[in-house]
Amino acid sequence: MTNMNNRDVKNPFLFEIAWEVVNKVGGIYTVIKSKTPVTVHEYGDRYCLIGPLVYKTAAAEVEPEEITNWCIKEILDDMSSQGIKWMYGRWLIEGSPRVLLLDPGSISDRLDSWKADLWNVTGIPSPPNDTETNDSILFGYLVAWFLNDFVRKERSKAVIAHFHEWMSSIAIPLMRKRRTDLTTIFTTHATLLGRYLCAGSVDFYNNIDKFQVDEEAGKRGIYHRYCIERAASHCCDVFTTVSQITAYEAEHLLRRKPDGVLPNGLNVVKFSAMHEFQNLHARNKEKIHNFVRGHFYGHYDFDLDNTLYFFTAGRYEYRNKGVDMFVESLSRLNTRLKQSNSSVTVVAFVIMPAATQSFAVEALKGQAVTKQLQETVKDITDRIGQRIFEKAARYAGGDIQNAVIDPSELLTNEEKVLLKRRVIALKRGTLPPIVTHNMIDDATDPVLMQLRRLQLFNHPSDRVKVIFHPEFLSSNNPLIGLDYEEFVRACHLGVFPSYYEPWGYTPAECTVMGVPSITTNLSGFGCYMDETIENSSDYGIYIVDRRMKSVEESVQQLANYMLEFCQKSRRQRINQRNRTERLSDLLDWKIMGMEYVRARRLALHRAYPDSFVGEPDNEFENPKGRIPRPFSVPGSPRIKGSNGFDDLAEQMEDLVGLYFRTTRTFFLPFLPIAAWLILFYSCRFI
Ligand code: G6P
Ligand code: 1S3
Repeated sequence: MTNMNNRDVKNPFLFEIAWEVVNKVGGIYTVIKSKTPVTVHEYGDRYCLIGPLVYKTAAAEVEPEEITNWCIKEILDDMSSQGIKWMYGRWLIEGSPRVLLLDPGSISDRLDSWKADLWNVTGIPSPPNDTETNDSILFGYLVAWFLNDFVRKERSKAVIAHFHEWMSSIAIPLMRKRRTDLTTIFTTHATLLGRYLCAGSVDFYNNIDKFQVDEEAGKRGIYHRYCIERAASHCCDVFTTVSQITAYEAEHLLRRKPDGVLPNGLNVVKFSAMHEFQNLHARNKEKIHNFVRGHFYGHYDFDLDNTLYFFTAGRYEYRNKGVDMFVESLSRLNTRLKQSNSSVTVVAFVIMPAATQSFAVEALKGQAVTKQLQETVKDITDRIGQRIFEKAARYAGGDIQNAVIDPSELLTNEEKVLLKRRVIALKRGTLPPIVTHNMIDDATDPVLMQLRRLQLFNHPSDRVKVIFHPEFLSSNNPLIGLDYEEFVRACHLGVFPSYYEPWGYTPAECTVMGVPSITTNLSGFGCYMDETIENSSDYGIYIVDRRMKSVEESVQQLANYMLEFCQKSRRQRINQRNRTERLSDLLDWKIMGMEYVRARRLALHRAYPDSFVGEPDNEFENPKGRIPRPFSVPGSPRIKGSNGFDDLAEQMEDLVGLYFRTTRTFFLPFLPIAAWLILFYSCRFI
C-alpha cells in the first residue's frame, strides 16, 4: 500500500491490542504491563491499548477519563448508540497508558451474523460451543470496526495496530480484506498447535517439519482456532514471535517465517544500595525458615543454616514446564547427596496451581504447633526476664549474690510442665507431607504420582525434601505468608527445565532479583541468554541441553547442575548472586523494547514504502555482541578457606557493575556492546 494519503510516518498512532489488557490470564499481561513505561515514553498520548471489558478488573484498575481525541469520541458515541458498552480511561499502572476496553458481551446478538461473515470473507469456520472463540470473534469485529473508523477520520498520521496472540487477532484478516489504511504487526507468544503437540507424548522438535498441521489441529479439536492464528500470521504486515525457537516453530506450524523476534523484557527497578537485594534475600529466607520449622515439625533434625531452597513455579503444565524432569533430577540429587554424606539439605518447592479442596490439616497443624511452642517460649522468657529484673531491683545492700537469681530456678515447675506439653505436641507418627493441600485428583495428579514412584517422602534420611504447593502464593497464605516476589528472593535457585517455553518469564524474573536459575535451550529465555553471554553458568544462568541430548542425559545434566550448586560455599553463592543481578540490565525493556521499535519501523516501511525511499527495509538484521565470562574464578568448586583472591575478584566485578549502572542512563541501547568492549580490553591488562 503506497502512502496515498501522505500520512505522517514519523509520528504515528500506536494501538496495541491484546486479550490480556487489564485482564490477567498469563504471561502476556506481564509483557504488556511491564512494557508500558517505555512505550508511553516514546508515543505519549498517541499510544492506546485495546482489550476486552472485564468489569471486575476494569473497575479496580482503570480510571475513566474524558475523551479528548475527537475521532475516538465520535466512534465511541456511535458504538454506544448501537448498544456497545466500552470503557475509556487510564490504566492505573506505571506509565498510565490510555486504554479502551470493549465489551464483547454487549454485542452478542450479532455473533451469528459475524460468524457467517467470517466464514464468507475469510473461510474461517467457528463451531457453536467454543466460548473463547466466540468472544474472540466478537472482540475482533469490534476492534476492526473501531480501527477502520479511526483511519477514516484520522487522515494525517499513520496508524500502527500491534496485535498479541490469536484471541485478539481476528481483526487482522478482516482489515486486510477491507483494505483498511493502517499497518499491522502480529506477535504470537506461542503457537496453539505447538503447545498441544508438546503437551502430548510426541517427539516435537525432531518431527516439527513433518506434521500434517491441519490434520493435527483437527484431531485436537482446535482447527478453527488454528485457522484464526494462521490467518493473522499471514495477513499482517509484520509477523513476529517472542523468541528464535518459537520463530522456528511458527515457520513450520503456521507456515510463515517470522520477520523478527521481540523478546520479552521486564521493568527493572534497581536498588540504589547494591547490597539491598542480598539483604532482602536474607530477610525473606528467615520467613521460609519459619515455614520449614513448622512443616517438618517432629522431623526437624537438619541445619537451616546449611539448607538450600530450590523451586519451580508457573502454570501447571507438567511436561511443557519440565516439572517431570525437575522431580526426576531431585531424586538423583537426593541419592548423590546421601552417597557423599553431604551435610546440605535441599528443600524443593513446586508452586503450581491445581484443583484442590482445602489446605491439608497436617500442613496447618505443623504451623500451629510450632507457633504455639514459639509463643510459649516467648511467654516464658518474658516472665524469666521479669523475675530476674524483680530480684535485682530489690537489692538493698548485703550479699550481692542474693540479688542474682539462681539459674536452676529460672523455670518454675508450672513452666516446665507447659514447655513439656508443647514439646510433646511436636511428636508425630507420620512423615512431613509432600503436598500442602487436599488435592481433588490426588491419585492421578502427575506430580504426586511421580513423587510417590520415586519415594520422595521427606524421610529423615532424605537430603532432598519436597513440598508441592498447588496454589499461587500470597502474603495472606496461612502456610507460606509470602508474595511470589518475596518467595523468589528468599530462595537460592529457580529450576525451570521446560520442554515447551516460548520465552519463560520465571527465570527472567529470578535474574532481575539476583537469584540464579536453571533453564533449557528449548526456552526462549535460555536461548537468548546463551546467545548473549559466554559461559552463562558463571552468571548463575544454567542451561540444560534438551535439544541434542537424550532425556536421560538431560536429567543427569540437571542433577549435576543442582549438585554443583549444593557444593558452593556461602561466599560463592553471594558472589554468584551479585553476578546474576548484574545481568538485569540486559532484560530491561529499555533495551528489549528496541526490537519493538524495529518492528514498528518495518511495519510502516512495508505499508508506506514511498515514505522510506532509499532506506533499508529489514530492520531486524543487525548482529549482536556477547558478554564474556566474568573475571573471577567460576563459582562451582568449593574452596577450603579464603585466600583473598575471591574478594579481589568480586571488587573488580563491582567496578564493572558500577560501570554498568553509571553508563546506562546515557548509553542504554549500546550497553551490551559497551560492556563487551570494556570487559574485553580490561582482560588484556590482567
Ligand atoms: C545475603 C546476606 C548475607 C547472608 C547471605 C546468606 O548475602 O546479605 O548476610 O549471609 O545472604 O546467603 P545464603 O546463600 O547462605 O542464603
Ligand atoms: C506464554 O505464556 P505461557 O507461560 O503459556 O507467553 C509468555 C509471554 O510471552 C511467555 O513468557 C511464555 O513462555 C509463554 O508460555
